[in-house]
Amino acid sequence: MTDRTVLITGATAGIGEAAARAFAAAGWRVIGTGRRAERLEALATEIGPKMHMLAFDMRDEAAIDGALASLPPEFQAIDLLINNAGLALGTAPAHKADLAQWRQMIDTNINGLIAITHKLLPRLVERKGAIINLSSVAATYPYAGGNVYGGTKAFVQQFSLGLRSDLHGTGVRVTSIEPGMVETEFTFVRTGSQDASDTLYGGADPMTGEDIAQTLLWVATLPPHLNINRLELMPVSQSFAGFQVARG
Ligand code: 8X3
Repeated sequence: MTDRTVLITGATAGIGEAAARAFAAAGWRVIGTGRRAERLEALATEIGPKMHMLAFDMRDEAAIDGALASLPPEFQAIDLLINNAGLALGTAPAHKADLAQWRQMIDTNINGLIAITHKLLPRLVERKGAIINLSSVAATYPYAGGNVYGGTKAFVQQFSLGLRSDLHGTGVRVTSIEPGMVETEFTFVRTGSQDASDTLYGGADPMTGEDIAQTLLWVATLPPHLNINRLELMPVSQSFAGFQVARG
């Protein structure tokens, strides 16, 4: 058993929820954050005293400050930050996309992520802790309709590598996890359509939140001299397509 504490953003569903369960089962104290308090409450009830919930919106910096200041003493020494909160909105091409949706992705996937990272870095350095950021295959491989979502995930990938450079010599580990297709609420949130979600994942045997949660746990429990810089994962059913050519 361990005596370590992980803070997982976006623990209300999908990868974050599965990670909260996996880390708690491995003996970690888990701080789960998210916007939907009732979901966090249900998870905290299920997991028990090893979990502490913090309900706030990643886009609200004052709320992040208030939440972190409210942590009970036994949850204050954070060893691992898992920046999982994030979303995709829309699949329209850039010239037909919604600017408000673009801003919401940037506010959550980038501005929220850098804010909580900045606030926790001093205690992570003090404890020689670790940061695992959830990027995406969309950081590396562009696809139609991915525009700003892919841009935010490219930021997360490169920010992770930049953190590694800055944290050189501190003992803090930083990893960018870059999953492809994982069946979660991701596509429902992106499209607003359960049919679209079912169609995308149907018959594809996609990865699950639990698959990624076990990967996160593996990365977090490697010997302390080892750092996974980037880790890209896809289901076997997903791969790459060729370039497209428009002919006049
Ligand atoms: C999303 C990855 O492959 O579902 O981050 O578009 S994919």
